[in-house]
Amino acid sequence: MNLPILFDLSLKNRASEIALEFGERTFTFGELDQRSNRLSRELATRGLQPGDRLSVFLENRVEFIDLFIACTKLGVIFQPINILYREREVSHIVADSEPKAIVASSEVPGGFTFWSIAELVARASEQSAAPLEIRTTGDSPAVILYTSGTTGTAKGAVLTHNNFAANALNLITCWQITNNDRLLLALPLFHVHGLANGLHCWLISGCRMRLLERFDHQKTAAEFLAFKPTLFFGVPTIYVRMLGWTDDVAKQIGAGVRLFVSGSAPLPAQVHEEFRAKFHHTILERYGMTETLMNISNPYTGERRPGTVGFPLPGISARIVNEQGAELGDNEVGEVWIKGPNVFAGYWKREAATRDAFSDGWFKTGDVGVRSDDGYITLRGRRSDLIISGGFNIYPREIEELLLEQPGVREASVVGVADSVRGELPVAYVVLGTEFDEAATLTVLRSQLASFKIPRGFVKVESLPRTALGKIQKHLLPPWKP
Ligand code: MLC
Ligand code: AMP
Repeated sequence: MNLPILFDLSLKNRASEIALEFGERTFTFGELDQRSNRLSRELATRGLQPGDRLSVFLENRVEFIDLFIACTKLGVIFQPINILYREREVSHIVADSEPKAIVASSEVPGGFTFWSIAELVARASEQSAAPLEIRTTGDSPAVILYTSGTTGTAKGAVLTHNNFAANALNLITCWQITNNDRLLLALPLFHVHGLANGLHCWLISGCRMRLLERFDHQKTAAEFLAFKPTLFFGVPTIYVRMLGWTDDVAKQIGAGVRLFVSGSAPLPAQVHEEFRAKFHHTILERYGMTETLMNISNPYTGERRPGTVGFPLPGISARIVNEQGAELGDNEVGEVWIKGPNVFAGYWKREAATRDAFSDGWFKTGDVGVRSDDGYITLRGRRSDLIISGGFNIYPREIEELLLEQPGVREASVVGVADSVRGELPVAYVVLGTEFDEAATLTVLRSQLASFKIPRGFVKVESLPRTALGKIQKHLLPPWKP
């Protein structure tokens, strides 16, 4: 079954109900159905056909949702780009995914020509609202999302209609989401946390969603108080920020919410405890990835154990394996492998990388974990040197490569240092020549990379610790002192 058939459960059956609030505006499911039909016709008029890619460089807004639904109806592969990305990142994604067009609101880093969302929507309003007859199946690709997996170059993870359906149906069932829920969504729609969990659970369950442009710790408390959500999805940094709200506000928010879910990065057990004391809620932590959507979740009913991610979701198998790929027993630490209808179709145009990512049909997550006697899985870290800051991924190699192109940088190694709010922050260890100019280097980095990837400090060292084979031993770098 394709996604439009599932979306129709709300778009058609709940056509007159309020579906979405954004700013001062509200939209019924029926209006969203018509808007996306018109937009799919406008995209078809502009030559987009099933299987074509449409890159989308947009902040959270209603038109993002319209475009997503329109693409699924048209069989066009939706390709969202993180709006914090700059020239280097965007250029790579566009060159690799070869979209028919890019949709954006003002400009696209790298100076790419784009279709203005305002103009696209204006033209779409002149189109008929009758649906197009396009046949896609559950195996049709719905989205290509760029992620670096365990290596440095960003690769397009191809996610099918079935992947999103399996994910949303699991979460709706396991987290008991119904059309009586009210979801406050402050996560960006260009990553799977906002897109696969937020947007899909909302649209398939038929609940009401209030979409925010972003989470802003100064303003979002007021949104909670005004909208009174029953459901909230956040990354750990968001929960840390919420601990800064007053006890009174926390009490009011806690009284209305049914479920807080955390994921995308580890939720420190201490934050879990402090949140429980302040909001009177036990956060439900779950684990996912771009390539697999959600894998493992704490139970809704039963113990939500701090520091763990819980049990594999229905239909999903998880294995902990050793370096040779042999399955390990309880309490033995190894890599987490995943199998199930949630697992992506492969990396776009990268057969070798796709082959390397699997073993006997199991997807190798690169995350290290351990299962307790009673089945709870705890993540212990990652096999790669991936840094996660505020829930956004940072691949050190990408920054190291750009640093090495700068005058005076002889060697560079980027590592994540612990941060109480963002989880981790990137810091660069560098071997420098006299031509190095820190301010000029930072200017180049800022123009080329997303802000969360910019090193928060440079540590000048005489040499980088290396193995006999020349591999940098990041764990032997001197500690960072801010
Ligand atoms: C952060 N910034 C944003 C932004 N989020 N800018 C625009 N839109 C957003 N959505 C920028 C800010 O401009 C600022 O840049 C810096 O990031 C920090 O902002 P802040 O105001 O200090 O925010 P903070 O309180 O730290 O909170 C940041 C955050 C954000 C938690 C709201 O990091 C965020 O939305 N994270 C969610 C990421 C996410 O969805 N990940 C899911 C990946 S999927 P500057 O220049 O001032 O530094 C995945 C799989 C899974 O991992 O399991 O889910
Ligand atoms: P991404 O590539 O953006 O999809 O990020 C996926 C990665 O986020 C996973 O491989 C994990 O390392 C990490 N992650 C997601 N959820 C959790 C969690 N609950 N605890 C720890 N790490 C997590």
